[in-house]
Amino acid sequence: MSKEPRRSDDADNEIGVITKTRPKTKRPNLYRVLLLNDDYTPMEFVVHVVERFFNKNREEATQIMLHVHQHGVGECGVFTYEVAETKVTQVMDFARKHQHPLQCVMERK
Ligand code: TYC
Repeated sequence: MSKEPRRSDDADNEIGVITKTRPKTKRPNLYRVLLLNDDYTPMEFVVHVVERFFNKNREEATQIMLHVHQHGVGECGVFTYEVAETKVTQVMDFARKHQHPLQCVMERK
């Protein structure tokens, strides 16, 4: 019998499995929330909606409203699916409550 100490396969500790992992942080899909132009909703109401639901100041909200008025559609913000859905519902409910035909939609970015 050998008197040598038994050498394991890893006597010099050279076997190692790289265990450092990269956490899978999948980015969520993002959605634009858009306002659509119409001929009846008052400009001031649209500005109020943009301030109230999209946290814009009066100047930013006015720019967005004018963009929608001139181009037919405009972006109020970009959100994850559930937040975008909530914004759309809040705006549509608020517009309906005030009997304005304002339309708000979301689209995948
Ligand atoms: N076009 C409307 C008007 O002239 C104003 C308006 C702007 C309506 C934006 C909707 O999303 C809208 N009173």
